[in-house]
Amino acid sequence: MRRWIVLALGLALTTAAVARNPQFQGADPHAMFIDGELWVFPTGGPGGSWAADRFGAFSSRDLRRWRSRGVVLRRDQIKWIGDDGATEHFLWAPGVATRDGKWYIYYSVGPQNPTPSRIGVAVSDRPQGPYRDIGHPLVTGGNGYEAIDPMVFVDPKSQIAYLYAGGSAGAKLRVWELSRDMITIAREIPINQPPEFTEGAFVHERAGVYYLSYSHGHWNGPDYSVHYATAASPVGPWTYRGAILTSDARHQGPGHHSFARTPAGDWLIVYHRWDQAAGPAPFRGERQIAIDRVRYAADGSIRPIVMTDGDNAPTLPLVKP
Ligand code: FUB
Repeated sequence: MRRWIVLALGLALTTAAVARNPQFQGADPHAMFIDGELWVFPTGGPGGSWAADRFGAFSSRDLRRWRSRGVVLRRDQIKWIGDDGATEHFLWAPGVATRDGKWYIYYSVGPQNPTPSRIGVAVSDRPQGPYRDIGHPLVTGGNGYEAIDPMVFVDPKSQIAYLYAGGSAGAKLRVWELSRDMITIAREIPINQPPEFTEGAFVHERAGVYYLSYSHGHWNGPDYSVHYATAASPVGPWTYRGAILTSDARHQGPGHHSFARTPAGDWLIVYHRWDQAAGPAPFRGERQIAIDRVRYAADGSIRPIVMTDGDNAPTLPLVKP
């Protein structure tokens, strides 16, 4: 029955009136272009039926019409999830990576208290799954470190894969080198903590510069925002460059984002925000996924992102400049 509901919602998403910013309900979107199409792997999803017990994927060629790719992983497929003895578990903040024809989805597993949060990883032959969990946690939090918000970046220069993770109350970023198999930790890399870091790390490389961007503030408050730092390597040392995405008069608490390079070589930022947040923080209700243009200055710095609504949202192919 549930499968039919998900399929029906997927169809509704495919045939619904074209989307504009905000694109659809969801949070923590990990986005990437696959064969010319923008894929988004979020926490939750459109229609209110995407609970914390599974992940879905959604794709679009034009950033208007979205296609549901169905459920990619369910909580009941993660056999180790109950090993912490907690009575309830939930999944959030996935990060996806690919190497050698395989696809990997990394994810946060809660609760964070009283047991430590954990990061899992599952493997597939296709981006839409089905993904198979590897059978044990990849990282377990503890001692003040919250193992959440995983993101994997494969350095195009060295082909080394790095796992970045951590956040919330611990507000600590940790970085590991993964083995070639993408499912084994090779070693942890000591780093300097980036200023204003709270969670939701993302790394991209452009013209030889490595950009580490991340959320700052409270996830359900107006101070939630995206900041960034740059370095000459994927692991720093980073130079803090400031905030690029902050609340404005119409949108509150933008954060947990990803950068995606279009087939034409331009960059988009895919993030969540609270549209029409009701009352003072902490905000309640649902976060919405939005997409906007990223513009770089000649010196490589990122210009402040302008959050758009409705038809002002970017479409593909992007209109220059
Ligand atoms: O979606 C749950 C949490 O909210 C994530 O872990 C954070 O990055 C924040 O977006």
